[in-house]
Amino acid sequence: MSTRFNPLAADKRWQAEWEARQSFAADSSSPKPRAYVLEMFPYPSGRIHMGHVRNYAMGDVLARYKRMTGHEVLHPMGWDAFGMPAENAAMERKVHPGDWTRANIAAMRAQLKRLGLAIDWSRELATCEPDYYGHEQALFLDLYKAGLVYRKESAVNWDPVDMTVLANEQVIDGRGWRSGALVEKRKLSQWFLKITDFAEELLEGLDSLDQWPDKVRLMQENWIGKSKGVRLSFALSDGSDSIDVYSTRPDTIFGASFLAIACDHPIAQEMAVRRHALEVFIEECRKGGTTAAEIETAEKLGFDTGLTVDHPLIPDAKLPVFVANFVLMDYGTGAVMGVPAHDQRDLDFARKYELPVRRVVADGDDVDPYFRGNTAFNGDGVIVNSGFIDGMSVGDAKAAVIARAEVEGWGEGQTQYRLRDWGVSRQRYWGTPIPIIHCEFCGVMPVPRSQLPVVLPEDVTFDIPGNPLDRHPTWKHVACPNCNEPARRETDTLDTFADSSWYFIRFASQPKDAPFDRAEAESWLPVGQYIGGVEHAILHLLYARFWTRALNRIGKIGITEPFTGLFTQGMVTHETYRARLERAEIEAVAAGNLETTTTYMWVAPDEIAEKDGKLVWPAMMDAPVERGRIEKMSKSKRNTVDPEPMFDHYGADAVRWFMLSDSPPERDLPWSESGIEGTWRFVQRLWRLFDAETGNAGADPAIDRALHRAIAGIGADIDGLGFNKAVAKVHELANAIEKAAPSASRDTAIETLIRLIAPMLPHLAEEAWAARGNTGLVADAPWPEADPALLVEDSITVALQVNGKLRDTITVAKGTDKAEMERLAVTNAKVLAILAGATPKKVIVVPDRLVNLVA
Ligand code: ANZ
Ligand code: ZN
Repeated sequence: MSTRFNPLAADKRWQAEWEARQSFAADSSSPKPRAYVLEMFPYPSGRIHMGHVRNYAMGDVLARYKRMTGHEVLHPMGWDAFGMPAENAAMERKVHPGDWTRANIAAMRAQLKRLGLAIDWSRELATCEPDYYGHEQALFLDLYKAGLVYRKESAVNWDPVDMTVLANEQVIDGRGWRSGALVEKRKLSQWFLKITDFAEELLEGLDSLDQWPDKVRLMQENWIGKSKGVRLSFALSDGSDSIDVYSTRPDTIFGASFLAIACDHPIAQEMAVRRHALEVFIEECRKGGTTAAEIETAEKLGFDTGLTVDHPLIPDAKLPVFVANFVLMDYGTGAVMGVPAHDQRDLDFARKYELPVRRVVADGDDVDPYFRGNTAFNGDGVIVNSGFIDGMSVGDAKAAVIARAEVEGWGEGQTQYRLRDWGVSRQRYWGTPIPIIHCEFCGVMPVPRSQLPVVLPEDVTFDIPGNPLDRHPTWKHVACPNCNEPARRETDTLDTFADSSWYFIRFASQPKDAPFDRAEAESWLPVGQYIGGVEHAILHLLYARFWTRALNRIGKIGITEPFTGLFTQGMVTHETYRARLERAEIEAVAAGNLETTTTYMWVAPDEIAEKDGKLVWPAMMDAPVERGRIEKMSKSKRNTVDPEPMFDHYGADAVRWFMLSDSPPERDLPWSESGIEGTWRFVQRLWRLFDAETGNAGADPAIDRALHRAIAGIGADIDGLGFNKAVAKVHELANAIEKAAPSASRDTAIETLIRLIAPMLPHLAEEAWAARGNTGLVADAPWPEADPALLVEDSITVALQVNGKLRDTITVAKGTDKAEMERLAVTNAKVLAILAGATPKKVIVVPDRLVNLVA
């Protein structure tokens, strides 16, 4: 063995060896127990970053460990390859989105391979290829046939200068990202998936996901947003119609002083046709944003329609009806009863339009019907000033009002979800074409299965804004599959979240002629351990759960939840530095991608020097530099560390080890130069250990115990994703071995340590395994077995006697009870041989000393 571990050579050698042997190919017909380990697949942006390295290193350790513990492992990799950045690149750099994406995939695949991941590359997929998205189109049509897809008018962001639809991320402070024009809302006919049909299931299913972080389950629960309330009907005083409102506080009904309806409410819309002032008002409201957050913070605006409704419980009371900007059309009924004393939005509104504010819930002793101040009271209390419900608790009053409304026929209890149907239409090129044809005569026609995939045209242009699919000269012109008359292809593409909603199924089974084979997919699914960033805690995970349940409902698959275990890893962070500069200097540099804040500029940590005890930036005339906070690695803060040079310099194993060490995997991991140096030194130290003398005799019980504790502990830690703890235990064992005198026990420990580090430091382990003359690969070696007797902290040797004569000794935990000692004695092989079938007449147990069997 050479005295130095050469990672560059070892990385290459073993990566080639694994590939040649197809070591990590997952065999769908294997009889072994299965383990499906998956990390969220990357977007092919061009280069891998440290966040990827951390994510994939963790999954890899688990996958390798599962293989060693006898599982058939599925650990695949692919590319979430559709989306806006490719189109942006096309617009900015005149490259085709497909070329850009495929080149990025090639570059990132090569980088990922340098990490030495135990991936079944034969299952690699990219969502931008027809052999993936064609199957997605088939699934879309299955959902369509089952009534889970529909079309409706819905608002999009419209850039009036570029004459194009903008994605939400292309709207910056209400303006188009390219034109800078104020973005308008436009109504377009768009495709929706009926996720709301699954709201209750998706909510209830969370209970079964006990291997998910609580915070993610809570976020999903809030997103689904179940609320129990009531739908109340208020008759218009002129008897012409009635307005239904949705309320979670029917107990406050005696405090209602107005009704407010959304701009898009049918009554408002109808009235606007006749009343210009209302039309102008609605136009004005549209300019504000439509997200919940924007509405929450916008100034409350109202338009008095002049209509009134009758209060159902207060004779002769009439409430004015306003059109208001804070009421959303797509929640509840698009109308609310305003109870200003007990709802802040209603109070703001009432003060502005001078409406009555009547207290109906006591605030401690305060039962005054005249509510003062500008802070609504939304606490609990006794109901007051409220007729038949006076004196009740909020809960009892709710029930009483609902009961009365139901009896009298002006309302009924209703459950409401915040979750909206999933709008999947995107007016973009680089996505999965929606497989629909619009015929003037036959209407909406699904593309016949025989015509799938609907492939994106290659010859498209990006020099003018808008959807290239729509302006392509020929692509959208097709014959109607029904009447054969000229018809038009749908030019919208699917939201890329659709692509990532079933890729884990396609990984498990990828026939050519179908999205997946049910039996094969079910043999792997659900994913046992899914690992990724918490930024996907809501949308991606919810859509994937929905898609799985939808496929289940239409009989395509037997599972309901796609991911049994979920782990959300922390970020990789790094120091930040800023230089204080004069404007002129910044302009002098004009380096392009440096982000400046008036007179501050971010400086990359490796561009800084120390002069006279002060931090300076030599490339910028020694400008003084200040240390900033430790933050998530990002290009804008110039604190990223590119993984590839690290592989060159320290080798994949040192980088992997760094990613696993120190910080618990769910926490942030600060990158540091000294840290990676340290892991590199540790890798070398282990190598020297493996190079140690062998062939010694004699046992060393302390080393035996240390080894077996490490075997059990490291295995359990990896299984529980406690990688930093596993790393610490490797350190402990290595220290113990280094300190121990040569012995057979020590040799065994060294030999076994190679297998213990194999999931984490696979290249070093293979190199040592081979150098010490083992055959085969350590990747294929079984995980060592821990001897339970050696795990016992305080174990003791006990004599086993037959008729007073010593026949064997066994190791048991100190204080083992009599029954257990007797059991161990009568099942002991040597004792059984002596007894030769006879049953002992008497068993004498002296705890912690001996067992004597009298035959
Ligand atoms: C009367 C009331 C009195 C209300 C009170 C609250 C407090 P969650 O819990 O989120 O479901 N609301 C109903 N539909 C709305 C819409 N389309 N746009 C804006 N607000 C709407 O919230 C339900 C409450 O939000 C409802 O209960 C309603 O106001 C309002 F002291 O009714 B409440
Ligand atoms: Zn037709």
